[in-house]
Amino acid sequence: MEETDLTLWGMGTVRNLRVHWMLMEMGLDYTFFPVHPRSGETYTEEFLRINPRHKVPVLRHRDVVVTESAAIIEYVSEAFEPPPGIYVAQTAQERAKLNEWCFFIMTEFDAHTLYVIRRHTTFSSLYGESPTACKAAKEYFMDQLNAIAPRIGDDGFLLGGKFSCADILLTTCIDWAIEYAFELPASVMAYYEKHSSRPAYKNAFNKTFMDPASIPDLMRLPDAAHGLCSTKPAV
Ligand SMILES: N[C@@H](CCC(=O)N[C@@H](CS)C(=O)NCC(=O)O)C(=O)O
Repeated sequence: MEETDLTLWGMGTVRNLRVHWMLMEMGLDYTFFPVHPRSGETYTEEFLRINPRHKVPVLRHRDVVVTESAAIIEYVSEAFEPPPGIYVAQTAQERAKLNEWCFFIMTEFDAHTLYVIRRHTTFSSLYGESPTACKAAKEYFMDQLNAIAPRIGDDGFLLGGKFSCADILLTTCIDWAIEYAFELPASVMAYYEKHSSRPAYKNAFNKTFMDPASIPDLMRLPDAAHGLCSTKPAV
């Protein structure tokens, strides 16, 4: 593994999975602090110094701190030498097409539909129940998914015949839709199975969703290098 100065905070959700997955695809070593959302860890004074919006994932590379799962994985793919199978945009035109996919997936799937359902089902004690909003979100998700299904390349990649950030975002949104028992088109399931069978996905999945209780010594330790504190890094 390449020697890096990378630290990742976050586990327990598909947004965190994205970052573990990209780091593993890139073959990068990183320190991992197992901060679980809604565990109270994101509201500590120490964590709020890293991300005042109390969200994970957060990645630090040397002195750069990046939040937002899509921004983080794009940063990682550009900041390090990618292995041959990883797609990185080289021109403004290529970046426009990559961003088109990434912004589309993050807004229409992650934020406007899947998270709306999360708010009004899993977190209904906080945001209230809203069957109408959930039904509309699901219908809109399926409408948009059916619209893009024919645009998945014959080779099973969204861009350039290679694996990209956009594939990580779409696969993890499909993970989320499967959790909600959506019935997805066969072509989308074939795409999902192709990417979720990648070794890096499986390793990242195991790390992201491991039982926090199984992580030894979940204690707070100072991060002397940067004057920040967090949970003890996991193995
Ligand atoms: N758009 C952000 C969303 C980040 C986010 O909402 N993270 C959730 C977990 S998936 C979180 O940290 N919640 C803890 C909290 O709200 O305190 C991303 O994609 O990274």
